[in-house]
Amino acid sequence: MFRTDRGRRSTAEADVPEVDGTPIGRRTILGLIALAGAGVVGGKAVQDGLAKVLAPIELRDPTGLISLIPLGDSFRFYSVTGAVPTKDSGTYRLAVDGMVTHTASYTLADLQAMPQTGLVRDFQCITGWHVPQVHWSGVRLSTLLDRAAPTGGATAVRFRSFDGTYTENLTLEQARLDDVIVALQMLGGPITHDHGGPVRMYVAPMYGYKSTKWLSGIELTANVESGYWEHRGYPVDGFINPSRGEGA
Ligand SMILES: Nc1nc2c(c(=O)[nH]1)N[C@H]1C(S)=C(S)[C@@H](COP(=O)(O)O)O[C@H]1N2
Ligand SMILES: [Mo]
Repeated sequence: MFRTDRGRRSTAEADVPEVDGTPIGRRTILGLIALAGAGVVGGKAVQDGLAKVLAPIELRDPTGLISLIPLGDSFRFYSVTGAVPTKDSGTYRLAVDGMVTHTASYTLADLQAMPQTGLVRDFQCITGWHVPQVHWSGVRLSTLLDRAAPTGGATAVRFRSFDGTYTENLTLEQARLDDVIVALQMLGGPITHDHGGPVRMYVAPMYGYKSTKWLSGIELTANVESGYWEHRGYPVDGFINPSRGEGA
């Protein structure tokens, strides 16, 4: 019952030496796998709970054994920090700044009032898990960029998160693709806190790490600046299908 056909897998998300917290031993992991194998771990609710517990473990799982636990096609909840503040329609703000002609600070209502683009795509984490045909909707990033009017020297976009730690980037050209959205909805409803709500990025053609959760800022920069995972070994070019990146 273990899945061994998980496709492309990288241990990079598991190899981070400086992630703090309690290290989880190989024996604990083997214990979880044994429980799963014995059918003790089952049902969608249990699997969702397990996915949440296991996500931080996966970050420091040098064995890669976590990937063998049969969670099905479910999301893992990832955060590189501990508690992330909760934002709602009263407190949420999205800044657009840096090398732009018009800086902006959008409320949730501002974003909801703009044209919404829907997408249905597979979500793919570079460590191997994926979720088929996830429904998303939100505002095209290109719409916000057009309003901001980047200045001549701007060639890249840097994303900030109100978790205070995570950063990501795209080239300006990538940021203008039709399937790159500032997402307000996911899985048929508002984005939950665990999934990075109320607003997160969804960069459909790229691996999950490009889709910054708890989005707080979009900054136009002169050069691509490596993000959190890229400092720890992930490729700056996150295209799942490398041909998307050629000459486009
Ligand atoms: N702020 C923030 N955004 C993040 C991450 C994170 O740890 N913090 N993890 C990334 C990775 S590696 C993946 S695969 C997806 C996971 O999204 P999910 O937690 O909704 O499953 O979020 C991405 N965005
Ligand atoms: Mo990921």
